[in-house]
Amino acid sequence: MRRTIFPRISHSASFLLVNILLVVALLILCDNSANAAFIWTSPCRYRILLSTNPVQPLSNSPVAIDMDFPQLLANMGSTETFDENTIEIVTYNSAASPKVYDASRSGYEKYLLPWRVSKYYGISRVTLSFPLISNTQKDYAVYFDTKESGIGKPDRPRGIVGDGDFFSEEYERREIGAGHMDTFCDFDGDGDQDLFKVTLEPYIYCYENIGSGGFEEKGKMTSNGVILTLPNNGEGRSWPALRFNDRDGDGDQDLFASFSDGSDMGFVVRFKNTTTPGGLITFTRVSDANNGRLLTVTGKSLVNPWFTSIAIVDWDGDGKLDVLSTPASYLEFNRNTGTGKDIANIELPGPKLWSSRLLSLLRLVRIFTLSRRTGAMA
Ligand SMILES: [Ca+2]
Ligand SMILES: [Ca+2]
Ligand SMILES: [Ca+2]
Ligand SMILES: [Ca+2]
Repeated sequence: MRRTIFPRISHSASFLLVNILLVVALLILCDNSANAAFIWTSPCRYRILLSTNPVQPLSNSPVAIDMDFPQLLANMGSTETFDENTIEIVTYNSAASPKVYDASRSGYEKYLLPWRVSKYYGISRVTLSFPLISNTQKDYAVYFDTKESGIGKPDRPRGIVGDGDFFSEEYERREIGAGHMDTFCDFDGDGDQDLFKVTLEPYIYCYENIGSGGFEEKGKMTSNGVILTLPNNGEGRSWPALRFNDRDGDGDQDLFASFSDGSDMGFVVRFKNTTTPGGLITFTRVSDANNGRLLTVTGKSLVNPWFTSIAIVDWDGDGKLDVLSTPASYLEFNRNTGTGKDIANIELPGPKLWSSRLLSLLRLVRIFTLSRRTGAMA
């Protein structure tokens, strides 16, 4: 059964349509009474209608709107799983007729506008971007459906919105790699290592391990329902290096990030995972005398301002997590002498410096010891 969403503007909050971004026009939810006239062009069973109130001339002008498709489906009584590969956007003229956008396509696909979704890890809301065609095309329908429908077309080109699309590639498997600033972690606790990547930006890009060597893009990390924005220089430059670790042993992953720009440049900052059971992923910067920065007891930083990463591991096997860092061309072993597991209580009296030759020897000794413990070596 086909379902159209008929929200009045006053009811928009219940549909979680929020953060309407003003680009060149105002997007508003379509009035209920106008809906029936718009011809259903898509094989999708669901749609939402939007209309524009242009404030200046439009010509393929990009616009973005936050939408929660799973919530929309739930509100309409569906228990199925939303499939973004079913999204189709069509614009209608004043006579409620769909407008041809690309006449070179066959069938109803000639009506389809370009679109893109930006996703956010931990929440179901996405940002949907698409172009507003002209001042005479004031009405738009966003069609969508579920994975169970089987009508998703992941290999169908979504087109170029024109608001900074980075590039266009054919539908294909793509390589993804991790640098030393990125980190692997079983964040969702399903037994496999997920990937978290960073760049210059103050954001964490999340990729869920879906098995067989595959990773699925999940968007930017969130905290309490909004994008997690890491410390930066005020212009978006952050250059973080990440490590996740369940430092306090409460079953969720706490965040340790060092920075090469911004107010925390040259420091490791601790963010405790304060997610409540069943709640939104939330990180809270540790509040202590060092403003969350991880320092030795003498006030020394563990990293330099130049892309230093750390490792958190119980290196000496005493049951307390230690910190390894590389502030220069050597490895520092920072033995944790603190008590308690709270990430605010890490106590690091100062590093021990190891040369590469000694480090290699220690590694061999450690491997031999572990092998003896596990019986891997006779
Ligand atoms: Ca996982
Ligand atoms: Ca997984
Ligand atoms: Ca934790
Ligand atoms: Ca230890």
